[in-house]
Amino acid sequence: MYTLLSGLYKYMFQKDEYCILILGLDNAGKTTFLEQSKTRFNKNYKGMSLSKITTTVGLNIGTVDVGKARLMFWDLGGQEELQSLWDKYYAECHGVIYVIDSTDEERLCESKCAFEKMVTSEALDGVPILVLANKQDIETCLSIPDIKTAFSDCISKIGRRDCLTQACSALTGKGVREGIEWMVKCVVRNVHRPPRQRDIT
Ligand SMILES: Nc1nc2c(ncn2[C@@H]2O[C@H](COP(=O)(O)OP(=O)(O)OP(=O)(O)O)[C@@H](O)[C@H]2O)c(=O)[nH]1
Ligand SMILES: [Mg+2]
Repeated sequence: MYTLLSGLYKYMFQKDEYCILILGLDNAGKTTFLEQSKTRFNKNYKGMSLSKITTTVGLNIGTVDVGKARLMFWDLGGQEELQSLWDKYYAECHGVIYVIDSTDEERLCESKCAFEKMVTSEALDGVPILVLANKQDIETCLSIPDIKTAFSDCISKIGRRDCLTQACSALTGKGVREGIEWMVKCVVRNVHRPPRQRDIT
Protein backbone atom coordinates (compact mmCIF):
# COMPACT_ATOMS: atom_id res chain seq x y z
CA MET A 1 0.00 0.00 0.00
CA TYR A 2 2.83 2.38 0.98
CA THR A 3 4.65 1.64 -2.30
CA LEU A 4 1.48 2.26 -4.25
CA LEU A 5 0.79 5.58 -2.51
CA SER A 6 4.39 6.78 -2.74
CA GLY A 7 4.42 5.82 -6.44
CA LEU A 8 1.21 7.77 -6.97
CA TYR A 9 2.60 10.77 -5.06
CA LYS A 10 5.78 10.73 -7.14
CA TYR A 11 3.78 10.41 -10.36
CA MET A 12 1.62 13.39 -9.43
CA PHE A 13 4.13 15.76 -7.84
CA GLN A 14 7.70 14.77 -8.63
CA LYS A 15 9.34 16.77 -11.40
CA ASP A 16 12.03 15.62 -13.82
CA GLU A 17 14.92 18.09 -13.65
CA TYR A 18 16.85 19.38 -16.65
CA CYS A 19 19.82 21.77 -16.64
CA ILE A 20 19.66 24.46 -19.31
CA LEU A 21 22.57 26.83 -20.00
CA ILE A 22 21.85 30.39 -21.12
CA LEU A 23 24.80 31.62 -23.17
CA GLY A 24 25.61 34.55 -25.45
CA LEU A 25 27.70 37.73 -25.48
CA ASP A 26 27.42 40.30 -22.69
CA ASN A 27 24.47 42.66 -23.17
CA ALA A 28 22.58 40.07 -25.29
CA GLY A 29 19.76 39.91 -22.73
CA LYS A 30 20.37 36.56 -21.01
CA THR A 31 19.56 37.66 -17.46
CA THR A 32 16.54 39.64 -18.67
CA PHE A 33 15.34 36.47 -20.42
CA LEU A 34 15.82 34.45 -17.23
CA GLU A 35 13.85 36.95 -15.13
CA GLN A 36 11.10 37.19 -17.75
CA SER A 37 10.85 33.37 -17.86
CA LYS A 38 10.56 33.10 -14.07
CA THR A 39 7.86 35.78 -14.04
CA ARG A 40 5.88 34.10 -16.85
CA PHE A 41 6.05 30.51 -15.61
CA ASN A 42 6.19 30.76 -11.81
CA LYS A 43 2.79 31.96 -10.54
CA ASN A 44 3.80 33.68 -7.33
CA TYR A 45 7.20 34.93 -8.44
CA LYS A 46 7.64 38.62 -7.77
CA GLY A 47 10.32 39.36 -10.31
CA MET A 48 12.95 42.05 -9.94
CA SER A 49 12.47 45.09 -12.12
CA LEU A 50 13.96 44.22 -15.52
CA SER A 51 15.46 47.68 -15.82
CA LYS A 52 17.54 47.08 -12.67
CA ILE A 53 19.43 44.11 -14.11
CA THR A 54 23.16 44.70 -14.41
CA THR A 55 25.93 42.70 -16.08
CA THR A 56 26.47 39.21 -14.65
CA VAL A 57 29.80 38.49 -13.03
CA GLY A 58 29.74 34.73 -12.51
CA LEU A 59 26.32 33.19 -12.92
CA ASN A 60 22.64 33.42 -12.00
CA ILE A 61 20.56 30.36 -11.27
CA GLY A 62 16.79 30.15 -11.72
CA THR A 63 14.14 27.44 -11.82
CA VAL A 64 11.06 27.25 -14.01
CA ASP A 65 8.42 24.49 -13.87
CA VAL A 66 6.67 23.52 -17.07
CA GLY A 67 4.25 20.64 -16.53
CA LYS A 68 6.23 17.71 -15.14
CA ALA A 69 9.56 19.25 -16.17
CA ARG A 70 11.67 21.44 -13.93
CA LEU A 71 14.19 23.53 -15.85
CA MET A 72 17.22 24.63 -13.85
CA PHE A 73 18.64 27.60 -15.73
CA TRP A 74 22.28 28.56 -15.43
CA ASP A 75 22.70 32.06 -16.84
CA LEU A 76 26.43 32.58 -17.35
CA GLY A 77 28.15 35.94 -17.74
CA GLY A 78 28.93 36.69 -21.39
CA GLN A 79 31.91 39.05 -21.09
CA GLU A 80 34.97 37.85 -23.01
CA GLU A 81 36.95 36.78 -19.94
CA LEU A 82 33.92 34.86 -18.59
CA GLN A 83 33.33 32.93 -21.82
CA SER A 84 36.28 30.69 -20.99
CA LEU A 85 34.21 29.35 -18.07
CA TRP A 86 31.25 28.24 -20.19
CA ASP A 87 32.65 24.81 -21.04
CA LYS A 88 32.94 23.89 -17.35
CA TYR A 89 29.16 23.51 -17.37
CA TYR A 90 28.73 21.61 -20.65
CA ALA A 91 28.94 18.07 -19.28
CA GLU A 92 25.99 18.66 -16.94
CA CYS A 93 23.60 20.34 -19.33
CA HIS A 94 20.58 19.00 -21.23
CA GLY A 95 19.98 22.04 -23.43
CA VAL A 96 21.47 25.39 -24.45
CA ILE A 97 19.70 28.70 -25.01
CA TYR A 98 21.96 30.97 -27.05
CA VAL A 99 20.92 34.63 -26.93
CA ILE A 100 21.80 37.11 -29.69
CA ASP A 101 21.31 40.88 -29.53
CA SER A 102 19.52 41.44 -32.86
CA THR A 103 20.21 45.18 -32.69
CA ASP A 104 23.98 44.82 -32.49
CA GLU A 105 25.10 44.22 -36.05
CA GLU A 106 28.67 45.22 -35.17
CA ARG A 107 29.07 42.34 -32.72
CA LEU A 108 27.21 39.72 -34.76
CA CYS A 109 30.45 38.24 -36.03
CA GLU A 110 31.81 38.05 -32.48
CA SER A 111 28.61 36.32 -31.40
CA LYS A 112 28.91 33.87 -34.29
CA CYS A 113 32.47 32.97 -33.21
CA ALA A 114 31.36 32.32 -29.63
CA PHE A 115 28.44 30.23 -30.95
CA GLU A 116 30.72 28.24 -33.25
CA LYS A 117 33.13 27.46 -30.42
CA MET A 118 30.25 26.32 -28.22
CA VAL A 119 28.50 24.24 -30.87
CA THR A 120 31.67 22.34 -31.84
CA SER A 121 32.37 21.31 -28.26
CA GLU A 122 32.20 17.50 -27.97
CA ALA A 123 30.66 17.73 -24.52
CA LEU A 124 27.56 19.26 -26.12
CA ASP A 125 27.10 16.60 -28.82
CA GLY A 126 23.39 16.10 -29.52
CA VAL A 127 22.29 18.75 -27.02
CA PRO A 128 19.32 20.81 -28.33
CA ILE A 129 20.02 24.48 -29.01
CA LEU A 130 17.48 27.28 -28.93
CA VAL A 131 18.85 30.40 -30.61
CA LEU A 132 17.02 33.51 -29.44
CA ALA A 133 17.12 36.51 -31.75
CA ASN A 134 16.49 38.90 -28.88
CA LYS A 135 15.45 42.58 -28.70
CA GLN A 136 12.91 42.18 -31.52
CA ASP A 137 10.88 44.98 -29.88
CA ILE A 138 13.37 47.47 -31.32
CA GLU A 139 12.28 48.56 -34.79
CA THR A 140 15.75 48.67 -36.33
CA CYS A 141 16.67 45.12 -35.27
CA LEU A 142 17.95 42.48 -37.67
CA SER A 143 15.37 39.96 -38.87
CA ILE A 144 15.59 36.18 -38.41
CA PRO A 145 16.70 35.66 -42.06
CA ASP A 146 19.44 38.33 -41.57
CA ILE A 147 20.73 36.50 -38.50
CA LYS A 148 20.54 33.08 -40.14
CA THR A 149 22.57 34.45 -43.06
CA ALA A 150 25.22 35.85 -40.69
CA PHE A 151 25.44 32.45 -38.94
CA SER A 152 25.21 30.39 -42.16
CA ASP A 153 28.74 28.95 -42.05
CA CYS A 154 27.97 27.43 -38.61
CA ILE A 155 24.96 25.48 -39.84
CA SER A 156 26.90 22.37 -40.85
CA LYS A 157 28.46 22.31 -37.36
CA ILE A 158 25.10 22.15 -35.63
CA GLY A 159 24.73 18.58 -36.95
CA ARG A 160 21.52 16.60 -36.60
CA ARG A 161 20.54 17.82 -33.15
CA ASP A 162 17.36 19.84 -32.48
CA CYS A 163 17.92 23.53 -33.22
CA LEU A 164 15.41 26.37 -33.48
CA THR A 165 15.89 30.09 -34.12
CA GLN A 166 13.18 32.03 -32.33
CA ALA A 167 12.37 35.75 -32.52
CA CYS A 168 12.14 37.08 -28.99
CA SER A 169 11.97 40.10 -26.75
CA ALA A 170 13.12 39.28 -23.25
CA LEU A 171 11.89 42.73 -22.25
CA THR A 172 8.28 42.41 -23.44
CA GLY A 173 8.11 38.61 -23.20
CA LYS A 174 7.40 38.01 -26.89
CA GLY A 175 8.57 34.54 -27.95
CA VAL A 176 9.68 33.56 -24.43
CA ARG A 177 6.94 30.99 -23.77
CA GLU A 178 7.24 29.46 -27.26
CA GLY A 179 11.02 29.09 -26.88
CA ILE A 180 10.83 27.45 -23.47
CA GLU A 181 8.05 25.08 -24.49
CA TRP A 182 10.10 23.99 -27.50
CA MET A 183 13.11 23.35 -25.25
CA VAL A 184 11.02 21.29 -22.81
CA LYS A 185 9.73 19.13 -25.67
CA CYS A 186 13.30 18.48 -26.86
CA VAL A 187 14.90 17.67 -23.49
CA VAL A 188 12.05 15.40 -22.43
CA ARG A 189 12.27 13.52 -25.72
CA ASN A 190 16.06 13.25 -25.46
CA VAL A 191 16.19 11.59 -22.04
CA HIS A 192 13.88 8.86 -23.29
CA ARG A 193 16.23 8.03 -26.17
CA PRO A 194 19.24 5.78 -25.99
CA PRO A 195 22.35 8.06 -25.83
CA ARG A 196 23.62 7.22 -29.33
CA GLN A 197 20.36 8.31 -30.92
CA ARG A 198 20.04 11.62 -29.12
CA ASP A 199 21.25 13.61 -32.09
CA ILE A 200 18.81 12.06 -34.56
CA THR A 201 15.64 14.11 -34.99
N1 LIG B 1 14.86 46.66 -25.88
C1 LIG B 1 15.27 45.52 -25.32
N2 LIG B 1 16.27 45.57 -24.40
C2 LIG B 1 16.65 44.39 -23.85
C3 LIG B 1 16.03 43.17 -24.16
N3 LIG B 1 16.64 42.20 -23.43
C4 LIG B 1 17.58 42.81 -22.70
N4 LIG B 1 17.60 44.13 -22.95
C5 LIG B 1 18.50 45.14 -22.35
O1 LIG B 1 19.84 44.79 -22.69
C6 LIG B 1 20.72 45.09 -21.61
C7 LIG B 1 21.51 43.85 -21.20
O2 LIG B 1 20.64 42.89 -20.66
P1 LIG B 1 21.17 41.70 -19.71
O3 LIG B 1 20.01 40.81 -19.48
O4 LIG B 1 21.87 42.24 -18.53
O5 LIG B 1 22.25 41.02 -20.68
P2 LIG B 1 23.16 39.75 -20.38
O6 LIG B 1 23.20 38.95 -21.63
O7 LIG B 1 22.70 39.04 -19.15
O8 LIG B 1 24.60 40.40 -20.15
P3 LIG B 1 25.83 39.84 -19.25
O9 LIG B 1 25.30 39.50 -17.91
O10 LIG B 1 26.81 40.96 -19.22
O11 LIG B 1 26.39 38.64 -19.98
C8 LIG B 1 19.83 45.64 -20.49
O12 LIG B 1 19.85 47.05 -20.57
C9 LIG B 1 18.45 45.12 -20.83
O13 LIG B 1 17.38 45.93 -20.37
C10 LIG B 1 14.97 43.17 -25.11
O14 LIG B 1 14.36 42.14 -25.46
N5 LIG B 1 14.64 44.38 -25.65
MG1 LIG C 1 23.54 38.68 -17.30
